[in-house]
Amino acid sequence: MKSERASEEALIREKLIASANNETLEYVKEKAEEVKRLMTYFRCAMMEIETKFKVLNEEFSLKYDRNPICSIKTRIKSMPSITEKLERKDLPFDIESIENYINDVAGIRIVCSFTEDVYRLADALLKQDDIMLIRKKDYIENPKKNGYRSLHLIVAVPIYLAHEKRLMKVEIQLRTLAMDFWASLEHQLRYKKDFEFSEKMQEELFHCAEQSAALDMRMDNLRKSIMND
Ligand code: 0O2
Repeated sequence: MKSERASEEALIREKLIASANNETLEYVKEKAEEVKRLMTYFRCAMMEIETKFKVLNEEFSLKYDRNPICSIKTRIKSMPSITEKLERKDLPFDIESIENYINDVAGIRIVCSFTEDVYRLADALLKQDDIMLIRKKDYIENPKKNGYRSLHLIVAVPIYLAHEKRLMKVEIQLRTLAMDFWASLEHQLRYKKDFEFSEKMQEELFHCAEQSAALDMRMDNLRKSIMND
């Protein structure tokens, strides 16, 4: 963990030096501190959202006598992924670009039992008066061409620091267990180095996604008939 942080810091400095014109070492040091501070703010925003979902899970458990959330995973985008994304978007490595153009520095994934839970939780979160919806992509209603399904939200949430309040962006991915099963395995396969899916493999993956969507629907129907809601 410590050495991971040290290499992230080294990368921040390296990128700042590369993007600075004829700036002094002092300037680079100062900017590196600012980047580190920004990453801490993102971490705080992610914690705020995680707590909100934990609270909703408690409330829903009382109301429906079951847990709508199976698991919550949080992650801060690594510095190599941030720099790669900035380069892809042709943006300079600086605080403004990271804060304004990288929407998924803070990411949280909520894995739910049923599709209905995905929408109930998303609606309940978006109704909260300190949450601002920036973007919604419903890949459940409109799956991606390869079969990927999830509900993606980019929200802004306030974090309260000692002397200021800051609005920070968080990317939320909500999906069912079946959607997560497919996405996790597809991700593992896709990230095999030097490997491209053949057309036949893509078809097979798409077919698997359709089958897991059908399973979700059948389980949802069972839930409806058992729980009468
Ligand atoms: P990681 O490591 O998962 O975080 P934007 O943020 O708007 O610039 P984009 O592409 O419009 O980027 O975002 P989008 O479509 O909302 O989704 C991005 C994230 O969704 C990905 O993050 C994945 O986590 C997930 N995702 C999207 N499509 C797929 C897919 O086909 N398969 C799988 N397994 N996951 C997918 P990253 O950036 O890949 O990185």
